[in-house]
Amino acid sequence: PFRRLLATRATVLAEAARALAGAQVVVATALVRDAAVLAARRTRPPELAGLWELPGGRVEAGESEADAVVRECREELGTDVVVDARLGTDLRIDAGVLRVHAAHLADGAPGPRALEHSGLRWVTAAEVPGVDWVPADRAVVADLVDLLRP
Ligand code: 9L3
Ligand code: MG
Repeated sequence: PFRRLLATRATVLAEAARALAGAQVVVATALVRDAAVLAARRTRPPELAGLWELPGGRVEAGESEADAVVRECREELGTDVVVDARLGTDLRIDAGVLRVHAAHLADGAPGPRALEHSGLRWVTAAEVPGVDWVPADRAVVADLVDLLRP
């Protein structure tokens, strides 16, 4: 418990330090519907092509992380999402840090379409561990399973 508290505080401090240092933040969306999360198959770069990710991309200047999630889901999936809680902690990636946000489809929003990916699939808690995720997203598998379990 005390070690856990220290670890939690260390994580919060590390995240604040990275924010001050201006590290590029990339957001990823854990879009949940009917106890399944949306996985999207990347087409680029070559080393990530064919692997599955939680859709998202870089936060732009002046944009909140939630704004970026909404914009990326419009661009990549052609639909409107509502952002819920953050999932997991900062994940280090080549581009900077990756932060996952849970989200759900807005009322009346159309189902997602693969506008920039080569495929989409809804993945249940039981299926999450077996998906061929991009390396960064593999780190949130346990959190995804928890999120999807009732
Ligand atoms: N990235 C990794 N996992 C993810 C996402 C959305 C992004 N779930 C990495 C891949 C790229 C960088 O972040 O190196 C920027 O993402 P994008 O703009 O190519 O989607
Ligand atoms: Mg993207």
